[in-house]
Amino acid sequence: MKISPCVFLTLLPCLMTLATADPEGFNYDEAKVPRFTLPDPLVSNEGAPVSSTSQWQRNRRGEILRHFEEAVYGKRPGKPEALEFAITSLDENALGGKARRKQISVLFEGGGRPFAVHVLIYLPKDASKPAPLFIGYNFNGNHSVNADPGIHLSKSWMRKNENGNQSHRATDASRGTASSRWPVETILARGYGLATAYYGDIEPDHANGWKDGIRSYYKTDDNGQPLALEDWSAISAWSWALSRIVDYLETDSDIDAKRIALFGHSRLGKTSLWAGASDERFAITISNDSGCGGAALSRRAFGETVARINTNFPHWFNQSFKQYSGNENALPIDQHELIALMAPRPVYVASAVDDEWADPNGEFLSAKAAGPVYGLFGKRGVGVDQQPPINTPVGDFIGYHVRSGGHNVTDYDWEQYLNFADRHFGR
Ligand code: GTR
Repeated sequence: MKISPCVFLTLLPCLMTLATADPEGFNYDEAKVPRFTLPDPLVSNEGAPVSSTSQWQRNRRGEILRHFEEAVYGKRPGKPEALEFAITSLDENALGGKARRKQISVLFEGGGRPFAVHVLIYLPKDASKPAPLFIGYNFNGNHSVNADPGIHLSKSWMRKNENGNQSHRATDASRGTASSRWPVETILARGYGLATAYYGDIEPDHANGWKDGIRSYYKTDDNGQPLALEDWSAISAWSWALSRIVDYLETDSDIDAKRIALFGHSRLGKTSLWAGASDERFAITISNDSGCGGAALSRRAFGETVARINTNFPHWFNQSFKQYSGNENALPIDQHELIALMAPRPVYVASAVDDEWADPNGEFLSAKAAGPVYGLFGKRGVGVDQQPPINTPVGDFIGYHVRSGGHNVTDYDWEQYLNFADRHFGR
């Protein structure tokens, strides 16, 4: 088609706006980030300075955890009384003889209904026992992680009808479709195991997913108090089930449950941070491009905002979080304090430079602002003042990198996580 110069000139301003503009209502301009003061994790609710690790552990850590429970993610129930584990398959020679594969189900009852979270575990065949292990949720079923035909095909509801899913169910065509995000062979070759589960086993990821998830069946909190639907959230439900998987891992003598590194990408990175904050059995927590409601500072309102996430994904956070839409300064905490809740355990925050929606700089500033809490323990955080150059990992107990490319999980990211785990697990 030929466009006359006249039509082209009329369209030009429009085309230029399309190429350069922020999405309507969103800011991608650092100069337009509002002025704000971050809450100080080392000042108690009463305004008293927190100057010792015992004050942190005894009082301040719990105060911050409660704020996140009340204002953001909601509560998590306790451990179910009747928790059972069933081994559903074992293969001593998986992946061409490189791995041992176990599939187990974590089973519990909720209001009389049986629930099952299906966990796929690969263990390095020749490694010393028990093996340290990475654990992380997948987005599309365990069978999407690797083309290994021995992996059970998930029967749960799938969010998208793509990557081999049809009518919101997996088919054989979805096997291995997420394998680029899960370098299983590399992880095993480095001496680590990998455990993964599908987050949709716990609650389908949509606004009415709670009706088919554990939130409609599980009615008491950690202290046995009544738990209403609006008291928790999908992220709390998903994070709670990660702890139930650890309950299993602690019983498995092939696994070193003291060396578990929890990984999560995007919404599952938000989930991992909340799980790592709530359950100190996760020895390392890793956030990959978790963005708003994850590692990124809410007060910067850069990229995805609290208002936008509350509108698009109302089920992820609790009811109370809605009052902070466009009102981030009223939050009693900000996300750097979620990272600080890992202290003194090592934590890693990763960004991708083209993933502006997740606010890479906000993720860095958050990781940096968690540093004083690590300082209290005599541990160094990110160790730099400015966001480091692309593909230059930094940090000691708080690791950070901004990778080239967009919102994804790549071999580069895993390489950094493996190095970080080696360093902290003394390997
Ligand atoms: C986006 C959402 C992000 C992130 C992402 C994902 O739509 O805005 O917060 O969680 O989804 O999980 O892939």
